[in-house]
Amino acid sequence: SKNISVALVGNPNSGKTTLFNYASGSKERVGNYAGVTIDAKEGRFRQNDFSFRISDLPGTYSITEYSPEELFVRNHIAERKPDVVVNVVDASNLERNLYLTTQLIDMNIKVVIALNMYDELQQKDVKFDYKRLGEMIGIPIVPTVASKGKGLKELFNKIIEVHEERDPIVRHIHINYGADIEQAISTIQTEIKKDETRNKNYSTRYLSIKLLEDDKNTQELLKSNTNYEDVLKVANDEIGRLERLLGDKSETLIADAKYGFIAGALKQTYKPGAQTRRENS
Ligand code: GDP
Ligand code: MG
Ligand code: K
Repeated sequence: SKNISVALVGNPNSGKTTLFNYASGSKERVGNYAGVTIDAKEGRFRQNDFSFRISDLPGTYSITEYSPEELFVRNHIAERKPDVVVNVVDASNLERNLYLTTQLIDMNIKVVIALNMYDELQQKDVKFDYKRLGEMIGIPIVPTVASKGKGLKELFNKIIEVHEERDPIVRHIHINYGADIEQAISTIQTEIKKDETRNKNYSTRYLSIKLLEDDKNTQELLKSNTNYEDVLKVANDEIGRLERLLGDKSETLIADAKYGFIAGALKQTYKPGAQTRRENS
Protein backbone atom coordinates (compact mmCIF):
# COMPACT_ATOMS: atom_id res chain seq x y z
CA SER A 1 0.00 0.00 0.00
CA LYS A 2 1.04 3.59 -0.46
CA ASN A 3 1.92 5.85 2.46
CA ILE A 4 0.77 9.43 2.82
CA SER A 5 1.79 11.65 5.72
CA VAL A 6 -0.81 14.17 6.81
CA ALA A 7 -0.57 17.02 9.33
CA LEU A 8 -3.70 18.51 10.92
CA VAL A 9 -3.33 22.27 11.29
CA GLY A 10 -5.92 24.77 12.48
CA ASN A 11 -7.23 27.10 15.15
CA PRO A 12 -7.81 25.79 18.67
CA ASN A 13 -11.26 24.13 18.93
CA SER A 14 -11.70 23.67 15.20
CA GLY A 15 -12.01 19.90 15.74
CA LYS A 16 -8.53 18.61 14.89
CA THR A 17 -8.32 16.12 17.75
CA THR A 18 -11.88 14.93 17.14
CA LEU A 19 -11.00 14.27 13.51
CA PHE A 20 -7.72 12.65 14.53
CA ASN A 21 -9.43 10.37 17.06
CA TYR A 22 -12.15 9.34 14.64
CA ALA A 23 -9.73 8.54 11.86
CA SER A 24 -7.02 6.85 13.90
CA GLY A 25 -9.25 5.20 16.49
CA SER A 26 -7.34 6.78 19.36
CA LYS A 27 -8.73 8.44 22.44
CA GLU A 28 -6.84 11.70 22.86
CA ARG A 29 -8.62 14.24 25.03
CA VAL A 30 -10.85 16.65 23.20
CA GLY A 31 -11.58 20.24 24.11
CA ASN A 32 -9.83 22.86 26.17
CA TYR A 33 -7.42 21.74 28.82
CA ALA A 34 -4.42 23.43 30.33
CA GLY A 35 -0.88 22.26 30.81
CA VAL A 36 -0.44 20.17 27.70
CA THR A 37 3.02 19.77 26.30
CA ILE A 38 3.59 20.99 22.79
CA ASP A 39 3.97 17.99 20.58
CA ALA A 40 2.36 16.10 17.72
CA LYS A 41 0.12 13.12 18.38
CA GLU A 42 0.76 10.46 15.79
CA GLY A 43 -1.83 8.03 14.51
CA ARG A 44 -2.50 5.72 11.58
CA PHE A 45 -5.48 5.25 9.33
CA ARG A 46 -6.15 3.13 6.27
CA GLN A 47 -8.47 3.77 3.36
CA ASN A 48 -8.51 1.76 0.13
CA ASP A 49 -4.89 1.09 -0.84
CA PHE A 50 -3.52 3.89 1.28
CA SER A 51 -1.99 4.10 4.70
CA PHE A 52 -2.05 7.55 6.29
CA ARG A 53 0.31 8.69 9.02
CA ILE A 54 -1.56 11.51 10.74
CA SER A 55 -0.06 14.17 13.03
CA ASP A 56 -2.41 16.19 15.24
CA LEU A 57 -0.56 19.49 15.75
CA PRO A 58 -1.14 22.15 18.43
CA GLY A 59 -3.89 24.67 17.65
CA THR A 60 -2.79 28.13 16.46
CA TYR A 61 -4.52 31.21 15.11
CA SER A 62 -1.54 32.05 12.97
CA ILE A 63 2.03 31.05 12.33
CA THR A 64 3.32 34.57 12.54
CA GLU A 65 3.72 35.47 16.18
CA TYR A 66 6.54 34.08 18.14
CA SER A 67 4.85 31.49 20.35
CA PRO A 68 6.14 27.95 20.96
CA GLU A 69 2.99 26.43 19.42
CA GLU A 70 3.21 28.48 16.26
CA LEU A 71 6.87 27.78 15.85
CA PHE A 72 6.26 24.08 16.38
CA VAL A 73 3.61 23.99 13.66
CA ARG A 74 5.74 25.99 11.26
CA ASN A 75 8.82 23.81 11.81
CA HIS A 76 6.80 20.61 11.51
CA ILE A 77 5.48 21.70 8.11
CA ALA A 78 8.84 22.92 6.81
CA GLU A 79 11.10 20.21 8.20
CA ARG A 80 8.98 17.07 8.51
CA LYS A 81 7.38 17.92 5.17
CA PRO A 82 4.01 16.18 5.47
CA ASP A 83 2.76 15.13 2.04
CA VAL A 84 -0.50 17.00 2.62
CA VAL A 85 -1.50 19.55 5.25
CA VAL A 86 -5.14 19.34 6.29
CA ASN A 87 -6.24 22.78 7.42
CA VAL A 88 -9.13 22.12 9.81
CA VAL A 89 -11.40 25.16 9.65
CA ASP A 90 -14.36 25.92 11.93
CA ALA A 91 -17.16 26.68 9.47
CA SER A 92 -18.97 28.83 12.01
CA ASN A 93 -15.94 31.12 12.38
CA LEU A 94 -14.66 31.44 8.83
CA GLU A 95 -13.11 34.87 8.80
CA ARG A 96 -10.85 34.21 11.77
CA ASN A 97 -10.00 30.62 10.77
CA LEU A 98 -9.01 31.51 7.22
CA TYR A 99 -6.22 33.80 8.44
CA LEU A 100 -4.03 30.76 9.04
CA THR A 101 -5.03 29.53 5.58
CA THR A 102 -3.52 32.65 4.00
CA GLN A 103 -0.23 31.78 5.69
CA LEU A 104 -0.34 28.22 4.39
CA ILE A 105 -0.92 29.71 0.93
CA ASP A 106 2.28 31.75 1.36
CA MET A 107 4.18 28.55 2.23
CA ASN A 108 3.41 26.92 -1.12
CA ILE A 109 2.53 23.45 0.17
CA LYS A 110 -0.19 20.89 -0.61
CA VAL A 111 -3.29 21.74 1.42
CA VAL A 112 -6.83 20.38 1.74
CA ILE A 113 -9.35 22.28 3.86
CA ALA A 114 -11.64 20.28 6.13
CA LEU A 115 -14.63 22.60 6.50
CA ASN A 116 -15.47 21.23 9.92
CA MET A 117 -18.50 21.98 12.13
CA TYR A 118 -20.43 21.96 8.89
CA ASP A 119 -23.50 20.95 10.94
CA GLU A 120 -23.39 24.31 12.70
CA LEU A 121 -23.31 26.13 9.38
CA GLN A 122 -26.28 24.12 8.14
CA GLN A 123 -28.31 25.12 11.20
CA LYS A 124 -27.94 28.75 10.20
CA ASP A 125 -29.68 30.47 7.35
CA VAL A 126 -26.50 31.00 5.31
CA LYS A 127 -25.43 30.20 1.78
CA PHE A 128 -21.78 29.35 1.44
CA ASP A 129 -20.42 28.37 -1.96
CA TYR A 130 -17.36 26.60 -0.57
CA LYS A 131 -16.61 24.98 -3.93
CA ARG A 132 -16.22 28.40 -5.48
CA LEU A 133 -14.02 29.58 -2.62
CA GLY A 134 -11.86 26.48 -3.12
CA GLU A 135 -11.50 27.29 -6.81
CA MET A 136 -10.59 30.88 -5.99
CA ILE A 137 -7.83 29.95 -3.56
CA GLY A 138 -6.68 26.81 -5.39
CA ILE A 139 -7.37 24.60 -2.35
CA PRO A 140 -10.07 21.89 -2.31
CA ILE A 141 -12.59 22.28 0.52
CA VAL A 142 -14.41 19.24 1.95
CA PRO A 143 -17.27 19.71 4.45
CA THR A 144 -16.91 17.54 7.56
CA VAL A 145 -18.66 16.87 10.85
CA ALA A 146 -15.75 15.31 12.68
CA SER A 147 -17.79 14.60 15.82
CA LYS A 148 -20.00 12.28 13.73
CA GLY A 149 -17.34 11.03 11.35
CA LYS A 150 -19.19 12.65 8.45
CA GLY A 151 -17.25 13.65 5.35
CA LEU A 152 -14.06 11.91 6.44
CA LYS A 153 -14.12 9.34 3.64
CA GLU A 154 -14.45 12.20 1.15
CA LEU A 155 -11.73 14.13 2.97
CA PHE A 156 -9.23 11.29 2.76
CA ASN A 157 -10.11 10.63 -0.88
CA LYS A 158 -9.39 14.29 -1.56
CA ILE A 159 -6.07 14.02 0.28
CA ILE A 160 -5.11 11.15 -2.04
CA GLU A 161 -6.12 13.17 -5.11
CA VAL A 162 -4.14 16.20 -4.00
CA HIS A 163 -1.12 14.10 -3.09
CA GLU A 164 -1.20 12.48 -6.54
CA GLU A 165 -1.78 15.85 -8.20
CA ARG A 166 -5.03 14.72 -9.78
CA ASP A 167 -7.30 17.57 -8.62
CA PRO A 168 -7.51 20.21 -11.37
CA ILE A 169 -8.51 23.03 -8.98
CA VAL A 170 -5.22 22.81 -7.10
CA ARG A 171 -2.87 25.63 -7.95
CA HIS A 172 -0.55 27.85 -6.00
CA ILE A 173 -2.07 31.30 -5.86
CA HIS A 174 -0.29 34.39 -4.65
CA ILE A 175 -2.24 36.60 -2.31
CA ASN A 176 -1.94 40.04 -3.83
CA TYR A 177 -0.53 42.34 -1.17
CA GLY A 178 -0.82 45.43 -3.35
CA ALA A 179 1.77 47.01 -5.65
CA ASP A 180 4.01 48.51 -2.95
CA ILE A 181 4.26 45.39 -0.78
CA GLU A 182 4.61 43.16 -3.85
CA GLN A 183 7.55 45.30 -4.96
CA ALA A 184 9.17 44.87 -1.54
CA ILE A 185 8.60 41.09 -1.58
CA SER A 186 10.16 40.85 -5.01
CA THR A 187 13.22 42.90 -4.02
CA ILE A 188 13.87 40.72 -0.97
CA GLN A 189 13.31 37.53 -2.97
CA THR A 190 15.94 38.61 -5.48
CA GLU A 191 18.47 39.07 -2.66
CA ILE A 192 17.65 35.72 -0.99
CA LYS A 193 17.99 33.89 -4.32
CA LYS A 194 21.58 35.09 -4.71
CA ASP A 195 22.63 32.35 -2.28
CA GLU A 196 22.33 29.12 -4.28
CA THR A 197 23.12 27.06 -1.17
CA ARG A 198 20.24 28.52 0.87
CA ASN A 199 17.78 26.38 2.87
CA LYS A 200 15.20 25.33 0.26
CA ASN A 201 12.63 24.12 2.80
CA TYR A 202 10.92 27.48 2.55
CA SER A 203 9.81 29.34 -0.57
CA THR A 204 11.59 32.66 -1.10
CA ARG A 205 8.21 34.41 -1.28
CA TYR A 206 7.25 33.04 2.13
CA LEU A 207 10.61 34.05 3.64
CA SER A 208 10.33 37.55 2.17
CA ILE A 209 6.83 38.06 3.58
CA LYS A 210 8.04 36.84 6.98
CA LEU A 211 10.99 39.27 6.90
CA LEU A 212 8.60 42.11 6.14
CA GLU A 213 6.67 41.02 9.25
CA ASP A 214 9.96 41.43 11.16
CA ASP A 215 9.75 37.74 12.12
CA LYS A 216 12.69 36.98 14.40
CA ASN A 217 12.62 33.25 13.79
CA THR A 218 12.91 33.75 10.06
CA GLN A 219 15.83 36.11 10.59
CA GLU A 220 17.49 33.31 12.65
CA LEU A 221 16.73 30.80 9.92
CA LEU A 222 18.48 32.92 7.31
CA LYS A 223 21.68 33.17 9.35
CA SER A 224 23.04 30.18 7.44
CA ASN A 225 22.76 32.14 4.18
CA THR A 226 26.11 33.35 2.90
CA ASN A 227 24.52 36.74 2.16
CA TYR A 228 22.59 36.93 5.44
CA GLU A 229 23.67 40.49 6.26
CA ASP A 230 22.69 41.74 2.80
CA VAL A 231 19.30 39.99 2.96
CA LEU A 232 18.57 41.59 6.32
CA LYS A 233 19.68 45.00 5.14
CA VAL A 234 17.50 44.81 2.03
CA ALA A 235 14.55 43.63 4.14
CA ASN A 236 14.98 46.44 6.67
CA ASP A 237 15.30 49.02 3.90
CA GLU A 238 12.08 47.72 2.37
CA ILE A 239 10.29 47.80 5.74
CA GLY A 240 11.39 51.43 6.17
CA ARG A 241 10.29 52.35 2.66
CA LEU A 242 6.85 50.74 3.10
CA GLU A 243 6.26 52.31 6.50
CA ARG A 244 7.13 55.79 5.24
CA LEU A 245 5.02 55.28 2.12
CA LEU A 246 1.95 53.69 3.69
CA GLY A 247 2.13 55.12 7.20
CA ASP A 248 1.69 51.90 9.17
CA LYS A 249 3.83 49.12 10.62
CA SER A 250 4.89 46.70 7.92
CA GLU A 251 3.49 43.65 9.72
CA THR A 252 0.15 45.46 10.17
CA LEU A 253 0.08 46.22 6.45
CA ILE A 254 0.55 42.53 5.67
CA ALA A 255 -2.08 41.38 8.17
CA ASP A 256 -4.53 43.96 6.79
CA ALA A 257 -3.92 42.71 3.26
CA LYS A 258 -4.59 39.12 4.39
CA TYR A 259 -7.84 40.10 6.09
CA GLY A 260 -8.77 42.13 3.01
CA PHE A 261 -8.17 39.08 0.84
CA ILE A 262 -10.37 36.90 3.09
CA ALA A 263 -13.14 39.50 3.25
CA GLY A 264 -13.10 39.83 -0.54
CA ALA A 265 -13.22 36.06 -1.07
CA LEU A 266 -16.05 35.59 1.44
CA LYS A 267 -18.02 38.49 0.00
CA GLN A 268 -18.23 36.55 -3.25
CA THR A 269 -19.05 33.18 -1.72
CA TYR A 270 -20.72 33.64 1.67
CA LYS A 271 -24.24 35.03 2.10
CA PRO A 272 -25.39 35.31 5.69
CA GLY A 273 -29.16 34.94 6.09
CA ALA A 274 -31.40 37.65 7.49
CA GLN A 275 -31.87 35.59 10.63
CA THR A 276 -30.92 32.18 11.93
CA ARG A 277 -33.60 29.53 11.63
CA ARG A 278 -35.75 29.15 14.73
CA GLU A 279 -35.54 25.82 16.46
CA ASN A 280 -38.59 23.55 16.37
CA SER A 281 -40.58 25.91 14.21
P1 GDP B 1 -9.11 20.97 18.54
O1 GDP B 1 -8.78 21.99 19.58
O2 GDP B 1 -8.97 21.54 17.16
O3 GDP B 1 -8.36 19.70 18.69
O4 GDP B 1 -10.68 20.68 18.69
P2 GDP B 1 -11.38 19.45 19.41
O5 GDP B 1 -11.25 18.21 18.59
O6 GDP B 1 -10.89 19.37 20.81
O7 GDP B 1 -12.92 19.89 19.32
C1 GDP B 1 -13.44 21.02 19.99
C2 GDP B 1 -14.91 20.82 20.27
O8 GDP B 1 -15.67 20.78 19.06
C3 GDP B 1 -15.21 19.50 20.97
O9 GDP B 1 -16.22 19.74 21.94
C4 GDP B 1 -15.74 18.61 19.85
O10 GDP B 1 -16.63 17.63 20.32
C5 GDP B 1 -16.46 19.61 18.97
N1 GDP B 1 -16.54 19.23 17.56
C6 GDP B 1 -15.57 18.69 16.79
N2 GDP B 1 -15.99 18.52 15.53
C7 GDP B 1 -17.25 18.97 15.47
C8 GDP B 1 -18.23 19.10 14.42
O11 GDP B 1 -18.00 18.76 13.25
N3 GDP B 1 -19.44 19.63 14.75
C9 GDP B 1 -19.72 20.03 16.02
N4 GDP B 1 -20.94 20.54 16.24
N5 GDP B 1 -18.84 19.95 17.02
C10 GDP B 1 -17.62 19.42 16.76
MG1 MG C 1 -6.76 19.28 19.98
K1 K D 1 -18.86 24.21 18.97
